[in-house]
Amino acid sequence: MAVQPANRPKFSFQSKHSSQAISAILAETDNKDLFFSLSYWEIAAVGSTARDLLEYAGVKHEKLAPSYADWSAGKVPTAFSVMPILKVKGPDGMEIDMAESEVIDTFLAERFGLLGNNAWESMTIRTFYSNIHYLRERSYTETLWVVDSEKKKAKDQFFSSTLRKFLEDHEFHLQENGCNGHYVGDKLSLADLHLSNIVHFFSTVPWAKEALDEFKKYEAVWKVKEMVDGVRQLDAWRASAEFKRYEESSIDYYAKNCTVPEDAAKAKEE
Ligand SMILES: N[C@@H](CCC(=O)N[C@@H](CS)C(=O)NCC(=O)O)C(=O)O
Repeated sequence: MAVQPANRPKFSFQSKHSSQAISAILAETDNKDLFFSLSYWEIAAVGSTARDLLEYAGVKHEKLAPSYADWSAGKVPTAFSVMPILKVKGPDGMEIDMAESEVIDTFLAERFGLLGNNAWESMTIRTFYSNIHYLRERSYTETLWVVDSEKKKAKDQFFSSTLRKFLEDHEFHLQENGCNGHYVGDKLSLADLHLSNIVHFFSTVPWAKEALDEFKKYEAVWKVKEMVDGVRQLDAWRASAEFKRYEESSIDYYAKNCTVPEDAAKAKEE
């Protein structure tokens, strides 16, 4: 990623509306009367499930992908100097800025009916979601950002330990739910979409085939991916030039950036 300047701009969580007013507006306003503006890099990573959620819901939205030049020039206000960030615009000039992928995804999922039918289902869906999210984080730290000389060993270890345990554990829970393509009950949820999104992410890394072959070995896990493939609300999005651009740019990004030069890694340690 490009580096932001020291005086990078920030957005604040303070608003001209009171917290009660924002909560009331959000509770009382239909999704069709909101506008969602998501900013994220043109890659498959922590912000890519939010794109799927917006497309699934068919709400009015824009996806902004700031250029590295704008990022380095300090033209992108964030909360924590990273993306994704989400701006939600509603009636009475209400605008709220949100940060952190997990918060954005669960906020959107709740609005779009993807957090189950009750508090228990919501908690269970968020549990699976969180664990899926964590797999992506571990794939970065354990394989992608590893120094060249350690890459093969690290990847083998990721496959034989982290990914294997993830797949075994998720296969268990999905079989417990009846191996029906869903994590919870028989309804599409954030957990299903997130799993499918992470499979797509793995399809864009340099060792994609190996990773997908592993996923395919687990019947119930793969069934979730296939079930999401059949979600018609996502057809147009997946066929779009925009989606293809994100996909190609992701493949390109991971191919170029997953090789960490030894010296860069040493400098980080010092
Ligand atoms: N905890 C944050 C992490 C977000 C994050 O690491 N974003 C990366 C891209 S995946 C980023 O924007 N990096 C820009 C930079 O480090 O300059 C979240 O889950 O949203």
